[in-house]
Amino acid sequence: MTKLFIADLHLSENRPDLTDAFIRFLETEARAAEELYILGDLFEFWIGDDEQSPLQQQVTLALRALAEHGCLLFYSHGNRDFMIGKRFAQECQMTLLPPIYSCELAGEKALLLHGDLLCTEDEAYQRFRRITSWPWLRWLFLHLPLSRRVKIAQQIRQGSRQGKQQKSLRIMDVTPQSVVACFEQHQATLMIHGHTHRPKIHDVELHLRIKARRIVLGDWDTHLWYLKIDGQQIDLLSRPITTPE
Ligand code: LP5
Ligand code: MN
Repeated sequence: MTKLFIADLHLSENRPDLTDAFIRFLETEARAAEELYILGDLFEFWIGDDEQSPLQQQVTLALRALAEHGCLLFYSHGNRDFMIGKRFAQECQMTLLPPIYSCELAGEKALLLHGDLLCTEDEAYQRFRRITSWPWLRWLFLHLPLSRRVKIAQQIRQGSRQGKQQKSLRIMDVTPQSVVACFEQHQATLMIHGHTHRPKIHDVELHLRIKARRIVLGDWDTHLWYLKIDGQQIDLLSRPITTPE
């Protein structure tokens, strides 16, 4: 049984090369898998399932085609597309996962998450995350005209880009104590997440010298990244994104 994991593609109209690479990935590698997990930030930002842009329609059709081929699709929200709702998930035939999803992988208890929850030293971000989870604020946002929502999303993106210039790389990475606490709270020994754009397989030591692994997926920019789990075999893979002739 082959399971694939991806995150942080940040698809947008400005990067048609990424959309093409994603669709090719769905039509090739993903076709040979039984399960595909998208661990957040598939889109540059998401302002509501009612947007229905050509990009969204293209992605919906490609994901649905994969689901109809027999691959099970799962989605974790990221910090850019936390507004993805049931309607989009249904259209793509994907199952929405909770913020931390626990399951069995490669014979171990595993946790799947976007990764932003573990960046606990980034207090400004955690505040932003709390505020944008308020149901009344989400309701209000979703009732604004689409053009206004796009402007707000672009303003927040700009604020985020500027804010990141003042933050250290350490603050924007996961906090080691939060990683250990998360493993121990769920009694897991494998964790897969994205968000930090620092692809790597880390060994983590828990209490009583229990060994755990934290696998960080890469973002799609110059290269595409995915994790492949086939039985006990775990491979973090990447290749350059090329524009077809
Ligand atoms: O995404 P990335 O990697 O650049 O940075 C993240 C954190 N930033 C974010 C913000 C997202 O990039 C943008 C989300 C757009 C969502 C669509 C709109 C939906 C609105 C719904 C309202 C209910 O997540 C960044 C982290 C970084 O990861 C590393 O972990 O540091 O955190 C921040 O930038 C948060 C800031 O510190 C504080 C937020 C600034 C917001 C400014 C708002 C100004 C305009 C508001 C207009 C209403
Ligand atoms: Mn992210």
